Order: sequence, then C-alpha cells, then structure tokens
Amino acid sequence: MAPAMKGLILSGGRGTRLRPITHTSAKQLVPVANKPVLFYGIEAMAAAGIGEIGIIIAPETGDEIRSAAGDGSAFGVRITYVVQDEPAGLAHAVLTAEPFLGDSSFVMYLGDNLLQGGIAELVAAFEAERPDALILLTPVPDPQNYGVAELEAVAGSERGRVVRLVEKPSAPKTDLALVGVYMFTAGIHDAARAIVPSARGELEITDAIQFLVDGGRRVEPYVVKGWWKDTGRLADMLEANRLVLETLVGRSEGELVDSQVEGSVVIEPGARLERSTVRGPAIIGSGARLIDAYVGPYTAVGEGCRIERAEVEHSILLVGSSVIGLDGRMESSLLGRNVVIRRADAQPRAFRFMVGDNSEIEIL
Ligand code: TTP
Repeated sequence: MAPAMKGLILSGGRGTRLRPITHTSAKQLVPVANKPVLFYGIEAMAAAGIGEIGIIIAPETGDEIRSAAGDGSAFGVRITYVVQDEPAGLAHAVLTAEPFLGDSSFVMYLGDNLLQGGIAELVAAFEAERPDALILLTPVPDPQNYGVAELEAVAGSERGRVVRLVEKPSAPKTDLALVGVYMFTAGIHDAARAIVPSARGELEITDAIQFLVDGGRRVEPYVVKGWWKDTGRLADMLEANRLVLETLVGRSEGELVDSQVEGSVVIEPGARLERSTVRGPAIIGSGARLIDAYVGPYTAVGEGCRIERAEVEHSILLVGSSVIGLDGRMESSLLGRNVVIRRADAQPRAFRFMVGDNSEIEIL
C-alpha cells in the first residue's frame, strides 16, 4: 500500500509586499476574520484527512509560527517544522522538506493562500487517479500576472493534461492561473533537483512541473470551483477578509450598551459596545471596546482593540490597536499590533493606512 499522503505548507518567504507588517511578523499569521491565514490551510488539510503536516519556516519568523500552530494537536494533526535557511524558491522548499516527505505523495499549500471549499475533493481525485502531479487552476482576468497553464485534451479524460506552464506571460494563451495548491508524487524531488534557478534566482515550482511534463509524466489540471486568494498584498488580504467574513454566521457573546448590530456580526466574549453601531459582515474580537463608534462591513477588529469616536470599514485591526477620534472614516486599512491612530484636530479628510506593529500615528 502507498504511504499515506502528507501535507507541506510553505510559511517561509520574505513577504516584501506586505511590509512593514512583515518586518516584525510572519505574513502567514496575519488574521483573516480574526484567524491567522495559515490556520485555514492547516484546517483544510485536516478536513481532507491529512494527519502529517510539514511546515516550512524561515529562520526570522519560524519561532512565531511554531508557537502559533504548535504541535498541531489543536487541529487534530501532527506538525513537523522544517527550517528553510533562505527563501530560494518553492521548489527549493520542496527539496528542503524531502527528509520529512520521503516517498509519500503530498499536497503542497502556500501558507498565505486561501481556497474556498477546502481540498478534500482534490485529494480524493488525486488518490483515485494517481497522476504524477495535479495542479489547481482558476480563470483570472489578468493572467499576465500569474503562472499560466496551457492544456491539451486527452481522449477519455475529462480534464485533459497540462502541456506547458509559463510564468507571467506577456501574451497568455489561456486565462488559467496556477493556484497556490499542488499535489505531487515523490517524483517531484528529482524534478526539483534537475532544474536551475530562474532569472530571479529562485528554484521555481513551475519549472519543476514543466520538467515532469517534458519527461512525459502525467500532470493533470484541476480547475477550482470556488474562490481562491493569495493574501500576499494588502488589497488581497482585505479581499480575503471580506470573502471569509461573508461566510460567518453572526453571534454575540459580548456586552451591548445602547448599541446596534445589523447583519451578520460575530462579537466575541468580553467585547463591549457602548453607543456604537456595527454593520456586518464583521467580527469584533474578545475584549475589544467600541465607544461612540461605527464599524462597517468587512471589518475584523482584533482582540483587545479600541475604537472610540471613530468610523472604521473594510479593514483589519490586529491585536491591541486603537483608532480614536477620527472624524473621517478609516477604510481599506491594515493595522499591525498595538498601533495607535489618534486624531489631534478636526479637519475632515480621508485616510488610508498600512502601518506596522507598535506604530503610533497622530494626525494633526
Ligand atoms: P511568495 O508570496 O511568492 O513569496 P514571499 O513570501 O517571499 O513574498 P514577497 O513576494 O512579498 O516577498 O511565497 C508564497 C508562499 O510560499 C508564502 O507563504 C511564503 C512561502 N515561501 C517559502 O516558504 N519559501 C520560499 O522560498 C518562498 C519563495 C516562498
């Protein structure tokens, strides 16, 4: 019998596109609807029956990821951490994890990605058909910004096969972008060893998959049905937050004083609203305080945050941040931990922030 399928989640990387948040924290721990992005991937694997998960970590942010995800028992899985000394590419990450993966087939999941509907169906398809690799694809309006797959029909096969993968093509032949979830047999290790670094100096997983294709191996496409989000940039992070908040069912375990809640809102234990309005979908974390505040749709307010005499919409606030006395509305913003934004005078203006942990901003 083939060894059980394993999971590999990539949580290293540089995260340059999410600076300054990533100066002090791993991007995979930025919360989406108050839960770290990484946890969605772990949960998706657990739900697909994968019990052994390796997590690739970087030396700089690895400890934080270890302490957040622990040994995996909270998710009903076993987690092994694999340190990748430098972010030398996704195929390099696979090679780094080879001692953990051994001969097993595995699902590789980018730790900053979110996939609606999970991966159980894909794992089942892979195990039933046993191709050498199965890659997930989704139609996008701007394929020139992604890795793009070219497909070919195969008699008797519903999905056909992949013939070519092109990184960020200037003239894309299809609109099918590679999603950050892949399934491989152990043959990917030899492929990753056979390729050379790309122009940007990384061992690219697309090159390793192309090596499989060129060697006559069966690489199958799987077009995903639901949404997929790579949260590597602020706008995508906010979009992921919006999409996940839309799926939450409202409940209130907090305290409401002269306050209104409209639509689907989750209020976690110990949160307190005074003379405030929250319009969902939104989540208010435990111990948060809203005083004379308005929180609008698609907002995730982290644990212990404070919003006072202010309006906040379509934003993510990490643990312990405060927004006080703004008379404009803060929107489309991501605040790190313990950020303070406080208004010092009363001139109306619009604000847009992307602020790192422990920052303090006063608007004069
Ligand atoms: P990317 O978002 O493509 O790369 P990055 O994290 O370096 O980000 P940026 O481009 O903003 O600098 O990586 C996708 C996922 O894979 C992400 O969770 C980080 C992880 N990763 C590794 O674990 N090892 C690597 O060598 C690379 C390149 C990425």
